[in-house]
Amino acid sequence: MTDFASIAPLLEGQAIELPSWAFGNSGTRFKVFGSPGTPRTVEEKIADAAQVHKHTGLAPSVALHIPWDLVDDFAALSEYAQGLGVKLGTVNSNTFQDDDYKFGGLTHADAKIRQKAIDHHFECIDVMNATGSQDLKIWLADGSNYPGQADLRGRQDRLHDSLSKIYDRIGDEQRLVLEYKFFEPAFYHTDVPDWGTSYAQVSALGDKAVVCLDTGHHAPGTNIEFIAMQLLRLGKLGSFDFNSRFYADDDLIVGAADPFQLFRIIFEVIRNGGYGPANPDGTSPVAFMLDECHNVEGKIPGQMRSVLNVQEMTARALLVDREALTAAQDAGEVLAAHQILMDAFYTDVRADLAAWREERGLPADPMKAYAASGYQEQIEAARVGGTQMSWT
Ligand code: LRH
Ligand code: MN
Repeated sequence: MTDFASIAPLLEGQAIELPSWAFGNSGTRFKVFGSPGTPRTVEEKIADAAQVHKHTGLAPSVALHIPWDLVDDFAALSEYAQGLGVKLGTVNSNTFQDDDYKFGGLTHADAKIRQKAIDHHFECIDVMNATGSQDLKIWLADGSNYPGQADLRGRQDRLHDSLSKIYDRIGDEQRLVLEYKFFEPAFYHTDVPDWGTSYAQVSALGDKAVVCLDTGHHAPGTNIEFIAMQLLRLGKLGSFDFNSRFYADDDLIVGAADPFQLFRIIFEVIRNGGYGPANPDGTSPVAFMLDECHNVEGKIPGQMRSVLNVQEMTARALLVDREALTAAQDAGEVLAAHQILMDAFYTDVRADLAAWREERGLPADPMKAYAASGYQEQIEAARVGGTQMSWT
């Protein structure tokens, strides 16, 4: 098995983008709980995200969601973020909360409604131009609840038409990232339900259009790492929305529900060239982002635990003896090959990672360092009054 020292350099520069909405209140259809210290402004969300990067060194950017994070001056917001050591990242559109989109947005039968949804994406691209963001991420709630309710084919053709108009507006250094989800809020069909549909739609647009794989958006029992491999093989895996789940789109801390699945997914990303500075500008072809909601746990510690889980499983996946694995696979040595992967997964890298952090001026135990920093007490005392931010 490979030793930690030889993979340590590959951990340099790992970047996991944080979702601004994870710092606001979120919940379920039953209840959205508030909590002391929750941000009231976009700036306070970014300040909290900067704490995660300060203590882990793993989260240099924050994704925005429009209109949840709408401000008057995005260039000023970008400067504010940089003043805190982070940058503004992926811009997420939202065509799932406006009454006009009850029967869809980009797929709607009414051209006026489609144009309204397209214009919203043009607004998001204007935000990207102001913040210097690379990715426009599109997730659509569009779908239906009863067989016969919707013209499945007509909606796909309208979706292509709408996406083409958006694609023509994105810049040369920008990407359109289409996220799929197999159900919810629609309960019969969803217009972008799976990787194949997203792949078909983005391939019809061009090179700047790629797929987003949200780990909570698959039917139970789906082999997600196989999908990651295939999209990487096809050169169309643009980003991950990382989280974990026991049942549906639970948006729990990544690696909490199934650390072995996270390990397997990251191993396939590494094996298929999706990890590390593969792009000429040093960025990785695949953007790693969290997409989570901390309904009952602390939001800043929740985000910290998440990026640390991704880092830990990345280190374990990098320990896989690839040469020995390929030899065993090619020789049909079933259990030997399986053992090679399991040896890496069962390797406890936590002490090595603690030392690796200290060598880089980071706290050995970021969770403990944050708890001791007094930041949580400070924001709970300071953030009194005003309206806590949430996604409803
Ligand atoms: C949809 C989704 C999408 C976001 C939203 C917050 O379930 O995963 O990525 O827009 O969560
Ligand atoms: Mn998502």
